[in-house]
Amino acid sequence: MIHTALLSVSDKHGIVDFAKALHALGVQLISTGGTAKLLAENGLPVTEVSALTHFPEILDGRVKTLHPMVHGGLLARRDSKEHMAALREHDIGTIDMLVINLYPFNQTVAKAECSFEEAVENIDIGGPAMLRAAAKNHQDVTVLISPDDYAAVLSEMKSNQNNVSYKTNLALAKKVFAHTAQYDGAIANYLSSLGDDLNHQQRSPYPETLHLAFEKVQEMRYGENPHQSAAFYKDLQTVDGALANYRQLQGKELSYNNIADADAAWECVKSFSTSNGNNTTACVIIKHANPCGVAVASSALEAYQKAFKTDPSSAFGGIIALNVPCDGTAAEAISKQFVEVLIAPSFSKEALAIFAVKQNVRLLEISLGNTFNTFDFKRVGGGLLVQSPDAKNVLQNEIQVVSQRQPTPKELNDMMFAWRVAKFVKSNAIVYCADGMTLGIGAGQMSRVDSARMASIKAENAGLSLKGSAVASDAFFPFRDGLDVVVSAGASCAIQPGGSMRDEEIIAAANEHGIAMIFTGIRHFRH
Ligand code: 93A
Repeated sequence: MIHTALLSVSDKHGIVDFAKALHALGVQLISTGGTAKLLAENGLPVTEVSALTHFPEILDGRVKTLHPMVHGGLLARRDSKEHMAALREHDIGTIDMLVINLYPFNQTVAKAECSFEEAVENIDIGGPAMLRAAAKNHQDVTVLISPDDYAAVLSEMKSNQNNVSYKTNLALAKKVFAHTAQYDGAIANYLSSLGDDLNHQQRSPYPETLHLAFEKVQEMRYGENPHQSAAFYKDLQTVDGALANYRQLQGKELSYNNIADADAAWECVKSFSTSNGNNTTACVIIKHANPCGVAVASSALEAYQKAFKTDPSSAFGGIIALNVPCDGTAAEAISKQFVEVLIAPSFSKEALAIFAVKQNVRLLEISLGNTFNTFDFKRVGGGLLVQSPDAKNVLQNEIQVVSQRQPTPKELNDMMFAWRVAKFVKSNAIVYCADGMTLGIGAGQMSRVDSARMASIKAENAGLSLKGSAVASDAFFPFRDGLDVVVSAGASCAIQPGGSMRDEEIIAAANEHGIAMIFTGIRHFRH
């Protein structure tokens, strides 16, 4: 039964209402300086911790609650005669509920202008100490770290004579240890990102030790293959617009491969949207983590139809993403093919009605965002490779025409589109495009010239002409043979990073063929 609650919060959001509700239930309130002041201002009777401990807050608040009167009250086992006798002997009262919100360390160090001193002052000591004490003693103490839990705990108390169940207490305690571990991890990350510079001026994005916090979204029936187990975790920093914040509107459970492919589809389609909301309507179809059709158009329907044309046989069972709302006409067309997952920022009523009779299709609603993960990870034997994400989108004013022939405006458009797509194709990537659609995609080959051949064969299989098309290569052509293949397939212009030892030779080959060629200076390997 909750008789006494200690409240000590940095983020004071929701605390007054919660304290009022506790007071109405007859709970005695104890609180630290700033929190006590706020509660008193709101007419609540509150005992200051300093009155309880008979000791003032000292060292600018560094020592407020670090006292046996507090920790004894939190840690005593109510079912232990010895513990309760010790409390009586020292005149310590039990504390049955703890409400804490720690100093905002993460938010503080996230600010560019945060000084070392400010960071250090924001390391909360008393808060985590109390949290750990209360969570350890969860059989007798209810501990809250999030305003999200206030309402549920209150309603349980109201319907159960101020009691909170063991089940709830244990669930809250688990949250606490996850939270304090994450909190200490953030401090360790920060301090070890400062390196050896005693002036603490430079910070590396890659701390000496890396502590990460992820929260489970779901377990999957199996992993990449049925004999592998799997689960999906979400980065605790995840914001709207990221795959991990998807909302599944219908369809079978998502599989491991569905989520991996959905991510590839969403990242690619999002790249056609800009942060100012100036969207080019785009559709991306993914199979085995590679695009097998990408198109831009004036409507979702048209974008899908164009994307589908690139490679209709591969699109079977594909993952499809739109960067605009899925309307009825697009839904009607998409529903005619076998689709595993369809992703869009929203679905119209008509679209939902069309898929209502196809309950196997997984519909994912994800709001459009323009954020990137802080880090990209790749597990390697016994380790983790960490890098910044490939967030670069080459702009027209950053490219360089290296051929004698200037590209026509149409060629320029086609090349920029092909380049945008090539970034999302596994290396070695060769992508033919024209008029805002992919015509042939060569992916994942160990040799660039083979990728070029594959892309041409795929276009031929789909009955698409490459005559006058634009071609993008995700990295430079090491020899002229790759360029010869794409030109003989019909490309009239090529976009590639440049930077090969044999650039001169490749530029000469382009001139010999009379094609236009652009260097981006940027490479988009994707493995
Ligand atoms: O400086 S502390 O590490 N020393 C303490 O003894 C202590 N006790 C609670 N910080 C301490 N707290 C933290 O104070 C709480 O975790 C909470 O974030 C904050 C609330 O302070 P106030 O009520 O004065 O605004």
